[in-house]
Amino acid sequence: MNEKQKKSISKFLSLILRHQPEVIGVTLDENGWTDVDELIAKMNASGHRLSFDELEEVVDTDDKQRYAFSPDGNKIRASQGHSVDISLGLDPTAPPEYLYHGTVSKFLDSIRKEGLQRMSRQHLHLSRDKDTAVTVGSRRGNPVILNISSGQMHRDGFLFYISDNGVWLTDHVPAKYINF
Ligand code: HQG
Repeated sequence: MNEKQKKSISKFLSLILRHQPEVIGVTLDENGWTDVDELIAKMNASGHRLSFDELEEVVDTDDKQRYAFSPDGNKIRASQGHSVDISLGLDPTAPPEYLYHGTVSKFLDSIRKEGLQRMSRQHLHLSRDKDTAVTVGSRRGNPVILNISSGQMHRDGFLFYISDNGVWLTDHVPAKYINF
């Protein structure tokens, strides 16, 4: 497969495993897993041709390691980014003193008022490094990087999680913890 084909499959997997599994008639369990054989069969039945080896290649080479197989290899899920209501089953983890969020200037008035919200996803996404935040913000235009006092939030009782692919997750960042 070339990079374009892999990206196209990865985007479709993101739709199915994070947002709309019903598009091809699969279901996600309460932790977001779905059966690998059934996923492949239903993707093929809906015209999205994919072999097991190709799925494995997409999962293994994904630039953000977005997808993971279960330890026995029978199931697959997205490691984060869901809009459907599932629990990743992650343990709360102490964050570094500061984390970053990449956004764009048109959202800043709203963010100053109500803090950072998770919007349509299950969690708000934060990163340990600024470069990742720049990449995330750049999806929408000129990136604006917000520095978050995550250590202070943690000491104040807010919960943080780290996904299997290294994305920091929390529910909400009140404006007072954002260093604009
Ligand atoms: C903004 C991609 C107004 C927030 C990326 C963001 C990431 C507010 C947008 C992952 C707000 C939500 C997630 C408020 C937050 N008022 N706007 N109060 N609070 N926002 O896509 O973080 O490639 O749900 O700044 O790389 O951009 O898909 O979140 O601009 O890791 O794997 O509302 O998605 O990963 O947008 O991106 P999103 P995000 P993948």
